[in-house]
Amino acid sequence: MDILKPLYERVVEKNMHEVEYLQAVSEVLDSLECVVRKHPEFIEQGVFERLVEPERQIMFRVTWVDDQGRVQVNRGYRIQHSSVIGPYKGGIRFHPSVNLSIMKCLAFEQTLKNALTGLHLGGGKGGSDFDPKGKSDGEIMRFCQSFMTELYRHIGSETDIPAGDIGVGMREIGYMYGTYKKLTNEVNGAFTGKGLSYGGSLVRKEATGYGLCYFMEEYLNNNGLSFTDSRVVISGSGNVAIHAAEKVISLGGRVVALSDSNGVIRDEKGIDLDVIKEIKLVKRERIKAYLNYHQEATYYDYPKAIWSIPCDIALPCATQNELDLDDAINLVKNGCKAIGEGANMPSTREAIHYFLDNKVLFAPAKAANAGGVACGGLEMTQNSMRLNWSFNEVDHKLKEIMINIYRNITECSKEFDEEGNLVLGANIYGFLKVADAMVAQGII
Ligand code: NDP
Ligand code: 2IT
Repeated sequence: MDILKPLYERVVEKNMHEVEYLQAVSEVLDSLECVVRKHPEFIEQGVFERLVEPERQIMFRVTWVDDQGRVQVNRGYRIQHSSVIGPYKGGIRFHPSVNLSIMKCLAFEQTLKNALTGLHLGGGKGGSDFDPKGKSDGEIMRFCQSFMTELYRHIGSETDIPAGDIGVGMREIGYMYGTYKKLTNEVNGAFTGKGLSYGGSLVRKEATGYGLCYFMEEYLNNNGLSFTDSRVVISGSGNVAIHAAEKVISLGGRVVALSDSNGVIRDEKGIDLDVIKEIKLVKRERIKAYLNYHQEATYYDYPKAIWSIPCDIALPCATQNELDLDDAINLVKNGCKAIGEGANMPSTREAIHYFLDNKVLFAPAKAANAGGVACGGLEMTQNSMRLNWSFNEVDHKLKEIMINIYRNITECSKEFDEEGNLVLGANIYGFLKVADAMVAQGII
């Protein structure tokens, strides 16, 4: 970093302890040095300064009663990062690790990601440090209802449209949306990821994982590779990981390992996805339970073991910073040729540099996992039209969006003399969309 360094130093000073936020900002500002040289007017217009300060940060108390009758208090967040190209849009995360830094980091990334989709979507993120693990259905519902008694006043189909993320799937969206309707007396598309019976879109639940694979298949094919006959490891076993695995298998790849936050299941025959779905989506058990169905599989009791399993392609689909430099070294040593980030910011900066230096194909999160929010945008369109598209129609549009993202950011990396560096391509392409719209709308 050179010209933008003083700005970065001010961001550090203002957000001293927000490690994840600073990580996201520094990665993006690093990529934007070459843009400043071409567009000095963005400095004069304060575009970079504005981008690193969210438009609005909402923090609130969430009070609810557990099954034992005890009062519980959590903290809720919604970061409305940027509305320059459309209404705020981004997921809600329920996980004990949630804090302001992670929320701001994800909202910042979301603004650039949403710009890549070509849809008119601004960026936001929300969540709570509530831990859904081990909670009864009643507790989940009461928590979601309480969370919404504050959040409802900040969102709306034309203002801010939340969706799912870690710990938030169709069940939680249903409870939150139900409360939103009750409080506002409005029935509209203020959430995406809704159930099919009340305005959801086909393909939304599969979209992030499928989109990741559409992006990767295009990327691989353009570099003489393919999922067909490849060994693939996928971290996580939630919404993104499961649907990525489903698509990898349908494209002819062999998924040899999946994980959760306790450990890794390795099955050299290829993971039995029906069993994983039964364990994770129906019974909500730990991934170790896979051994009850397939005794010949191996279980490693630490999640990072996944990066030591030889593979051609690795898809980190669990959480931020789950893949560090040591993991990257292991992957490359064992022959891994491509990384596709399904999770948000799963690779550390050092890991990313190692992949780029070692000519491993590297698809950054904000491009590779944009399929989820893109399909959310398609759900909003269907809600506005009060019509539903078929599975194939949505799937086709999703694929088209992912391939376009690949082409646009690849082209952008060429224009800025770093051909094939998709980290740079994605950061610059997304930034230019936001920056142009920001300048056009004046200094506000
Ligand atoms: P889920 O809650 O459905 O699944 C998360 C999975 O990751 C679980 O299997 C969880 O295991 C696992 N996990 C969490 N922390 C760790 C860890 N430290 N090590 C190993 N595994 C871990 O969430 P999603 O699948 O929706 O989200 C996964 C990632 O994808 C997140 O980064 C999210 O931001 C990103 N994303 C999600 C989108 C979506 O549409 N849902 C869209 C774009 C990005 P356990 O059950 O043990 O907690
Ligand atoms: O990180 C993400 O892109 C998501 N969790 C999906 C956001 C959305 O609004 O669909």
